Amino acid sequence: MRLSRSFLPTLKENPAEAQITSHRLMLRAGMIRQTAAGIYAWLPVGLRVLRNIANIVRHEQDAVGAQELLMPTMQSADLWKRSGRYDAYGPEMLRIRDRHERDMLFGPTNEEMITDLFGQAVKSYKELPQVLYQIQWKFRDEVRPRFGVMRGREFYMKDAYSFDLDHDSAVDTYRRMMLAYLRTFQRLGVRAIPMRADTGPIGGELSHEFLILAPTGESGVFFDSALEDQDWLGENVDVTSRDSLEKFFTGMTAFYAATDEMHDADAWAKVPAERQREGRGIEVGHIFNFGRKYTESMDIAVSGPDGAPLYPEMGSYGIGVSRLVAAIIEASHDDNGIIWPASVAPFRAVIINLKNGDAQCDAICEKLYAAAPDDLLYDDRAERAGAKFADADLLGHPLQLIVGPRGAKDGKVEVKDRRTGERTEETVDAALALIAKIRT
Ligand code: 5CA
Repeated sequence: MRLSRSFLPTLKENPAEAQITSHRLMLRAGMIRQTAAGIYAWLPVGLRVLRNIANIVRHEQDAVGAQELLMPTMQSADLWKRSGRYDAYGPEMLRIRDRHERDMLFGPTNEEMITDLFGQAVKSYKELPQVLYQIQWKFRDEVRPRFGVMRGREFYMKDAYSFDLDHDSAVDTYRRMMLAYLRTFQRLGVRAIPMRADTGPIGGELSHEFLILAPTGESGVFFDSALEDQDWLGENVDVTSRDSLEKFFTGMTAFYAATDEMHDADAWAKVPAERQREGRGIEVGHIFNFGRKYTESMDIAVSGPDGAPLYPEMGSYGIGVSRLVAAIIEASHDDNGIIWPASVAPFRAVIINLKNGDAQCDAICEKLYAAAPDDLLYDDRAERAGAKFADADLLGHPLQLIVGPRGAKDGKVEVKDRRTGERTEETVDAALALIAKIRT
């Protein structure tokens, strides 16, 4: 993308309405704009990050056998009356009446709709298990939407739902999903620690929240630092084997981790002092096993092995995709701006032309840019160098390729690593090789 032609409205000043770093940086970097309280438009650079995150989430869901579908945002109230949640959900549900006076709502979550879709299609226990997911906008009429997309009213969520024949099989599915989550967050370049959680209005017994450590987090967290050192991508778990899943799960849950709501001082005292980590965390995911709560209340059964009706065991599994954009920034920034993990960065690198119109500078920049025009930002504006450097740091591209007349004479490019601040001088070919390595 050529910056001179881009819709990338960066701000030099800190916006007064932003109380936390990620909100401030997302506004300043031209990623989002608020259109109504707690509702945001995603501008091109913000949308790129949102999509990169969604694609990693999608890939790891597919890897454990979940199948993607897409449900509508608008739902009929009748569905929710069947489960009894229409009245129970309260004022967070945005209720709408259509021209025929039918009660509708903008979905805050989709347990009812998926259970109904499942029931229409699946008739026999032989078709179980099934895991279905979507990545779709949700609406919750939060009393106090705040911190930008961190707690919005409209937000983007990955929500998966599972249907199993019995409790043991549902637990396998839950553990498989746990592994998928740990891998997802690791690929996103952040550490999200799974913690035992309350199930709240979703219901059920087995539940974990995934929290990213950040001082602005809404929950207090206590955990064993051993959890930060695990390599879940390298972990060899056979997701088709119950024993292998159990070994993984019991190994992981042996380490202490709890939010302040579930904190147990006696168990905490047993964690070696040098491994005790205390702080605040942002909830970026939440998984639940809630048994037959919806299949029974909505009377969705399949025929069991003996022909008798059987109510499948369910779970639901959420990831706050839009919240993650902000949470990653909270966990990865400095005084100058965002520091994107390479996997989610809007562009692999920015090419900074220090002297537009200089034949050698222009030629080198064009050559670099041609390597991946869809995944590089070319700062070809007639701006002073200082402004270009400031925007490059603010937007947080993993690499900055700086092309000035002095280096260009010798065919050289200065490469700055945004995270370390390290600068090296490279030939054009070497710089091209570095760009190619960023996202492979
Ligand atoms: N049905 C279940 C899982 S599919 C569910 O709705 N779970 S949830 O309520 O915990 O939401 C899932 C994730 O969405 C949360 O972990 C959080 O990361 C994100 N989320 C929830 N509310 C908001 C909000 N107001 N703004 C941004 N993200 C949110």
